[in-house]
Amino acid sequence: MERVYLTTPLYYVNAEPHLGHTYTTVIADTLKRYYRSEGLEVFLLTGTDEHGDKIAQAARDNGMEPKAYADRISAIFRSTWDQCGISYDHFIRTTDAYHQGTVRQILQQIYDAGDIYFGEYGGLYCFGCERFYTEKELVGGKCPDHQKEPTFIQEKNYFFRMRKYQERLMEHIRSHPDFICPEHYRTEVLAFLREPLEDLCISRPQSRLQWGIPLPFDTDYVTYVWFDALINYVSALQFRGEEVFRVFWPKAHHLIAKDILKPHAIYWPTMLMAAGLPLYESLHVHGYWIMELGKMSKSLGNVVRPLEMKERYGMDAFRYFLLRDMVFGQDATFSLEAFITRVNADLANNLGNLVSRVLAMQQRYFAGEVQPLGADWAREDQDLRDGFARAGSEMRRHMQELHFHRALEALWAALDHANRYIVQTSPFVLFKDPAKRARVGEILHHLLEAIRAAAQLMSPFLPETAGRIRTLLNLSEEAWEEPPSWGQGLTPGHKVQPPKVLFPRVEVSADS
Ligand code: ME8
Repeated sequence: MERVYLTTPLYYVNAEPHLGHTYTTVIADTLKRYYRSEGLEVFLLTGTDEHGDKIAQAARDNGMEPKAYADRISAIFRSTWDQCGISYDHFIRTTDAYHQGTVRQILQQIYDAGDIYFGEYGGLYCFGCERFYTEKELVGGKCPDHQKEPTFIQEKNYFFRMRKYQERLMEHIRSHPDFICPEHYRTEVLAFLREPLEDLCISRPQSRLQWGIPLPFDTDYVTYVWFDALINYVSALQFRGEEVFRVFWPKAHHLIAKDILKPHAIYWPTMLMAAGLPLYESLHVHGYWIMELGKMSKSLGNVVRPLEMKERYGMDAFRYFLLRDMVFGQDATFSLEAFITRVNADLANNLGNLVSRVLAMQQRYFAGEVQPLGADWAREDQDLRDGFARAGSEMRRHMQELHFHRALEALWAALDHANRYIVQTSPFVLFKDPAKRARVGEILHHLLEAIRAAAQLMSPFLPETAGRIRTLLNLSEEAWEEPPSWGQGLTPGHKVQPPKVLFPRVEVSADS
């Protein structure tokens, strides 16, 4: 069986889940559901990154011990993803004992092999990023992420011979076009690698920081947070058993945003090389959500909280916007105005109206009973069916590129078509003529098939809505597993339910 291993970043516990975290986690969940519907076995990992200066500082700010503080925020992440219906298979914390064990074991192995050495280094250090910067990387003398001038620090530390693996890494990236995607991030990494790499400082002296994993070969030092956190992708699978690791690891697909490209595209593969492990298959890099503080968005504040969005508008509406309004790999803006416009147009009007109109007519004209399809289909019936078949194959094509927005666009084009089919065939006019009632039954049968097909195609993206449509169509879960061919999904005599509102229109008010 084909397999795929999907990972989200391990989120820092110095902040609670927000829009950005939710995006990566939602696309991971969507991909998992999508690949499963394509017959693949999928393992999805998420979790929290809990060591290092940043977390120790956040704990201090909250008057708590680092572990107690990390316990609290990590639990918030986990429960948020549970409430959002994220289908993760494992939730890892970098404070988990098994993870710390794997980090120590890999450090010792690399140390024994001679790829970790002790040395002195003086450099410009950004406490926010927890790393040294070279002059060239600074913008106007400041860290580009934190807009702060770094501090000069000189100290003895342990270094990983990253430079030793530079050539091999470049060669791997060149010969594996899908190793980093989309393409512009691959180009960016290759450009960066044109300059000689510096070895990576992988320790912090205990005198400066205690909140980390002690180095197995020198307990006066703790492990640099990135050297610790990246290893989670391996330790989580190993924890689930050697066999799980063996089959899933070579199929690893990491999902991240552009902010953490360098650690994932450079540190991580060279660490894997030094540890003698195969490299991951693909790194998928998306852009940044930028908050646009329109009038209405002010009520949300600066931070979009997933549970608040779920409560106000429903999780599927939020998922739909995230998947539909970002082009994977590019930045996108978030505003409540854009969100509401999108939800009203695509979900309340296009999808919602289609489902409620069809179910209402089915109820009114045939007491909910599905009518037979004739042997000869009209041109427009075939077109409707073909439209959904085309949407299915286009979606498959777009999903290869992680073009979620295009996949949804293709499906919504088919839904548009179904709405036009109602106008074109006018069942509400035909029904007035008793001689045409059999045709009305056929038209509604075709429309019910369209709704069934749409729900099946949308289920990785909008799982809750797909489930609600399945219930409205009175179809069992088993009947749902395999997409039936058009005309086979619903049998004459089968009863469907009266309509229910899937997505209420969001009224625009100042406190929306
Ligand atoms: O970097 N737009 O954790 P983190 C899109 N612990 N995605 C965003 C985003 C935004 N505005 N803001 C955050 C870390 N993200 C490390 C990772 S992995 C071994 C260690 C998402 O809490 C996006 O996935 O800062 C980004 O890469 C991640 O959150 C950073 O999360």
